[in-house]
Amino acid sequence: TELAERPANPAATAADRPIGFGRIQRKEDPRFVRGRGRYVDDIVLPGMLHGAILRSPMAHARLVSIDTTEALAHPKVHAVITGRDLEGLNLAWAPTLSADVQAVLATAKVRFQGQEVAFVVADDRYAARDALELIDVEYEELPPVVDVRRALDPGAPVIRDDKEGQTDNHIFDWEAGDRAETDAVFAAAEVVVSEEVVYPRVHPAPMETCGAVADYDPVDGKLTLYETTQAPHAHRTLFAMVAGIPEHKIRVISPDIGGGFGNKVGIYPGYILAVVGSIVTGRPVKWMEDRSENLMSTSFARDYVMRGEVAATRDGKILAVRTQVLADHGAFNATAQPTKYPAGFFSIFTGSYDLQAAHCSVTGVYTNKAPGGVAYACSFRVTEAVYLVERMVDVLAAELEMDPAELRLRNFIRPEQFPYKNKTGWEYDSGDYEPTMQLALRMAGYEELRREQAEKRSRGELMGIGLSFFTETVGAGPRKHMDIVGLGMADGAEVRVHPTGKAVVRLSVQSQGQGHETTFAQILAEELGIPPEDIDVVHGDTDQTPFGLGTYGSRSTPVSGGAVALAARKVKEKARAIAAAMLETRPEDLEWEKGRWYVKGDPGVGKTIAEIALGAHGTVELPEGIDGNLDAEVTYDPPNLTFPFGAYVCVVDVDRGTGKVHVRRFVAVDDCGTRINPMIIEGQVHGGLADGVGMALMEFIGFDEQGNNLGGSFMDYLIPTAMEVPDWETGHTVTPSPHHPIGAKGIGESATVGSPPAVVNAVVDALAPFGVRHMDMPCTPARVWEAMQGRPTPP
Ligand code: MCN
Ligand code: CUN
Repeated sequence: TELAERPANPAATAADRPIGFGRIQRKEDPRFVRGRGRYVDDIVLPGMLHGAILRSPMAHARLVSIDTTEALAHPKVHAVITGRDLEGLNLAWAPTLSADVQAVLATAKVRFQGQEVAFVVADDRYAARDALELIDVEYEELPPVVDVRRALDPGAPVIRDDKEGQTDNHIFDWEAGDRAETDAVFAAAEVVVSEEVVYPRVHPAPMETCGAVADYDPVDGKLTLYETTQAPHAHRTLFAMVAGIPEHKIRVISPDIGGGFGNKVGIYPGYILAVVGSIVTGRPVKWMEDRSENLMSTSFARDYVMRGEVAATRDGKILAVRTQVLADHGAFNATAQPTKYPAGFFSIFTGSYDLQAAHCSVTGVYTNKAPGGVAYACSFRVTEAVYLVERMVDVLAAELEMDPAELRLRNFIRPEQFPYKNKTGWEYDSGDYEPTMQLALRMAGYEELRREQAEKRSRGELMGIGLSFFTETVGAGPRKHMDIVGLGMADGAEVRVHPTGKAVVRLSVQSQGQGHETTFAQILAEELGIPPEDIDVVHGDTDQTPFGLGTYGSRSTPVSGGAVALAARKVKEKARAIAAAMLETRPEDLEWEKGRWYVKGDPGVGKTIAEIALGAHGTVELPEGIDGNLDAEVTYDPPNLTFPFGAYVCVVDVDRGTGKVHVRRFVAVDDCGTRINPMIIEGQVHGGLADGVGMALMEFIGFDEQGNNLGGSFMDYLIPTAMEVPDWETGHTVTPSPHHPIGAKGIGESATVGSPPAVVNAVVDALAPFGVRHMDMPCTPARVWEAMQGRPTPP
């Protein structure tokens, strides 16, 4: 159900119209629905071999010895590679995206269950897996660090004894905001609430797991690497820096990708091992992980233990928020985020509220768990920030005995305050929160729901209504502030209009299911008037696309989308000069209408883009300084990030006997500025809402005391199906970004960011009759039942 309503904000109404032909069907879908997508595992090269990884069964152990004799004797095995072999090549360790190093294959120690220990290359996948069992590894078990709260205890086992000077499990301390100012506001406040809020470890679990096909040609020294990556150009540059293969001799191809969700940003040992395998054997090598390998070793998400505090007046004015966070980064600090932001964009935990002060401090620690941390549609940890503040606002509402909708409305940043500078240094580009909130409340029938709830409560039934209002910061980022390992976060687009007026756009970003082949064609269509079906979008091949940092943090539209619009405008200006030459007039005498330049005051005389393209490539005498094509290239460095927002309402019923939560309704109103393709936006929102329900109710990567991963298969790591989610009710408002060339903000992660607090707030609201004020995710039946008995959520 889509309920579109024009917002009260008059500035927005003119732009409240999808661009570039709007709700068109996805250009990529014909190949997907016919089973003709081409994924990494579909790549088959002549003479290709298959790799498999032996993984540690232990969370923390000394590697005493590895005997590969028997595996090497297997008739189908071509190579067995260990950490010792890689040490000889200076490849046993690889730099991470966070200035740490990660073992490609373990050498002296293993540091998490599932860590890479050896790599076998064989004729086929089955032989490679069989041979893993022939490798004899002797481990000497060490005590593991599993509980992040104990990781910094004196005497805790030191996980990273490979690092010089590292005598404990501490990685970093980072803070934002003004501590003294915040403390002063808290000290004088009438009301202070505080709560420990845990965002547990979860996993993006994309449908396609990670994998690579490496093809190193020893004759011309060229490496072709098919990879499940969200960032082909960044990977190529890093491969060149680390492996010493010159950059122009590396081609990274990221074909169709079956979901990324941040899982495919980092460089995993498996990718590097496929390359080493190909160099060693002289043949192409394919490595594809299985589901358990994906869940146990690749980038997890969240794992933040947050102490949240809010200071307010008795009548509900929120004055300040403050938080201390313990961030579990696993055994290697391999999070992917801009260099200056070790906790990502968590400092936007001030939310959508006008505050007097705010302060956060984040301490990152090592534990014996898989590395990662920035993934799963997190907008660089805005997920954690939004969950914290939206949970805490509900805690405050309970303390003040105030309606949580009323409390939010009273504290919103007001429209005239934008651009709004918050207390931790962000400048929110635009926003108009109240109409969005009111629309969500209207769609939900909020007052009626509260009446129904009161009635049910009087009968002893448990119904809960949960709200959340979020503001994200997406579109990293201005390159003077943001880089990843020294690469500035700008992105490129190249537009070529062929002689017959059809066009191609080449992007530096890489779709994993977001529909870029459709929406980026629509941006060009809007700017040049060429229909989207006449525009091809090329992405995911470093030999064919301009440099850029890739798709994550919902940055494709904010950054590459800007590049496409600006490249199109360059083409348009060039077309004007050529049209003027063709019409024997001056460029300033021409006027533009979609797809055509015509003579001012004489609309019948003009040239279409197709005619101009033929002119440009033909024999028309071109004006001075104009070369014979209709092409343009732009690398777009955004002046600021974009700040999409939204209001969500969730209604749950909780079974008193079993603790089972049923999500009955979910209303989501999003504002992502100018909307390109409403259908694709809805798809993004639906997916993110399902993610949120999953995390709130069932998804969880837990560990036992020995550090065994308890979420290593879909039997244990539960993701929601159509059975667990309601029929989504979506709506929207439109508040364009003032600095983005087409006014668009990102949408790809909004719903994953905004929905978990709405679901948990609903569950806690349902449990209010039991005096419950907070419970931690996932709200499984057992945990909800415990909460009803007055017992806290187990760690
Ligand atoms: N869009 C639009 N109008 C806007 C904003 C966006 O029509 N105002 C369209 C875009 O043009 C694009 C899609 O919506 O087709 C998402 O755009 P954007 O918000 O720019 O996000 P990205 O394209 O950069 O995608 C990344 C984002 C992230 S970081 C994760 S994680 C996530 C997500 O996208 N992973 C996904 N959505 C996913 N959807 C699918 N199917 N698969 C994933 O792996
Ligand atoms: Cu944080 S997951 Mo997305 O940015 O690729």
